Amino acid sequence: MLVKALRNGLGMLIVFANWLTLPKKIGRPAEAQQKVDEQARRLQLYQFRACPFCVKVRRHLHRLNVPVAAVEASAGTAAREVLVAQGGKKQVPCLRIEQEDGGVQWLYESSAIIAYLDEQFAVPAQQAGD
Ligand SMILES: N[C@@H](CCC(=O)N[C@@H](CS)C(=O)NCC(=O)O)C(=O)O
Repeated sequence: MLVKALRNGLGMLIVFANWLTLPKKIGRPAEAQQKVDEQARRLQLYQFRACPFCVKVRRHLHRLNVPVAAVEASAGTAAREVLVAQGGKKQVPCLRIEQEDGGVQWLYESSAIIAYLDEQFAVPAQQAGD
């Protein structure tokens, strides 16, 4: 019980520290941002709110200015069952990617998710505005 309370407390601290130190969003011309917003509708981040690996991915999404829906997949949720049944593991973060042909990919591991997001959405430094 004490371990659980400590873990929850630490999780909340991480969420708070993240909120205090959110990175600056990159800027894009309106048309480019509209395309990104459209592309982001095919993505969902299965996560726990206070998981440090999930916070790392959410910070990256914030910085890249990609509005991906977060799905809370903590124990006892229907989302957790979907994650295990379709993704294969209960681990978060996991990015659900709906492909253009209708297929679905479940991408685990925060570093792999961040690499995917950079590949899809990163803007070269000299093009990124405010
Ligand atoms: N190497 C993984 C670690 C992810 C991880 O350990 N996630 C924890 C939550 S912080 C998890 O899903 N544990 C399974 C569980 O709690 O059921 C990553 O970088 O994404």
